[in-house]
Amino acid sequence: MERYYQEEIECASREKIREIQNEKLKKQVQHVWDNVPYYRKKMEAKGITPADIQSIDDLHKLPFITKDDLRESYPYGLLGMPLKDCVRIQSTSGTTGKRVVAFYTQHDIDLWEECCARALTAAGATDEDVCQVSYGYGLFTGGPGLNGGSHKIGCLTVPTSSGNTDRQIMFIQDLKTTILCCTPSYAAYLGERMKEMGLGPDDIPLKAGIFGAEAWSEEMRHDIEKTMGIKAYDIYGLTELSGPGVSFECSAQDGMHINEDHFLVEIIDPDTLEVLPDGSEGELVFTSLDKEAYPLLRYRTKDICQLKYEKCSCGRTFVRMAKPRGRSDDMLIIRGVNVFPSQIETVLLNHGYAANYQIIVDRVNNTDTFDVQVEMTPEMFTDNLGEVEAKQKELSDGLKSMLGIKAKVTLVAPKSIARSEGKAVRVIDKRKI
Ligand code: DLL
Repeated sequence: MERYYQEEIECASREKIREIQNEKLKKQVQHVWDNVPYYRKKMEAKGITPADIQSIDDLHKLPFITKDDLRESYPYGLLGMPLKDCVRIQSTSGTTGKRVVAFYTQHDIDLWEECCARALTAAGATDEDVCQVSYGYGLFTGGPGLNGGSHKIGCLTVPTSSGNTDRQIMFIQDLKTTILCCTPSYAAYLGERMKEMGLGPDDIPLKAGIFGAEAWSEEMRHDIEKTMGIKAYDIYGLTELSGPGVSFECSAQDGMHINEDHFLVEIIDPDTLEVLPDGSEGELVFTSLDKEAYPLLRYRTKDICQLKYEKCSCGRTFVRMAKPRGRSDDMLIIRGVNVFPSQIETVLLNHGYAANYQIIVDRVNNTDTFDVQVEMTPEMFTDNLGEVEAKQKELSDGLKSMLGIKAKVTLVAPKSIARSEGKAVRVIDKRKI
């Protein structure tokens, strides 16, 4: 039986959802106009006022906002409420430039946690469950978001945070954890460690996992599900909009339902910035409809994705997004060819490898080099040079047929690529372009 956290809205008619969105959008535009001078200036530059936005059909008139805008207005420039009404900040891991600092009022935290509670409920969680949150706690939104959602449902929450893998497994066994929340790469690592400890799916009390914060393939999902004997659900989100729970998978495991009562979605062409017709692949753009403290309108996520409008078997009416295919800024262009790390992962897993790999790109004599280091699994480990070479060639051919370009594949010993407790570092791009 499908469970919902807020059935009335999760299964509302499309007309009802649209009505809610129209109302909220008008209010939100007025809110930023009145309270965020940065937005007012941007709207004035486009020659519009709140009166021009009467429904979601007018959304295209609003200016986009990008990570550069967030950095430029760091730290308080986009604040929509007096600081005294804010109760929390969260922040991105910030690989380049200034960090993004997002603010929350108590109302914002409640809505965010409700979104996470919807995701947990869709994965089957009830107040009878033990939910272990192995996402990092702190500035990263993974731990606090799922922790809050788990509390809302009334699960017994185990806030292990990430790391200390053997202790994670001890708690899973001793406390009979049924729901695990962490990044998919950490889930795969936990599974690997459980196997080493001689634990099979029947020895592991887990029944579901909520894995997100980074791209992962269907093949990786099947691997994790098999090792742990669970159903693995995807969850998507970003700090700028709240954190995890912008969208989540249901029992159909076929795309993530976007919480459309809180987040209005568009797909645009990242080059022309045109809104694309339904079903096209392009960059995801979100407008937060309820956020008080950090309201973002038409925020360009850089995630490349497609929406699915077909009716879902779970009964939810929210539109679904496919797994993001990568980021428009994470996509590698190697020798002129677009390469998504997820494509490489698919080839590896299809050839029986785990998702422990690293892509190293460099430029030598004006030509791109493309190296893929892949860990052998303990089962296939061999130090027979001939065998290793044959396996490397096989993988290299597989990558060639997937990507159209040749990669130099190097097989390395099991466990030699550093494991991540959070998001995996898959790509090392040494090119200075
Ligand atoms: O990663 C929030 C989160 C935490 C989501 C826990 C799910 C679970 P940021 O650190 O701000 O927030 O990173 C956001 O991560 O724009 C995507 O590129 C990527 N991302 C998040 N979830 C997924 C997913 C959190 N399920 C950025 N699949 C986003 C693919 C994802 N990429």
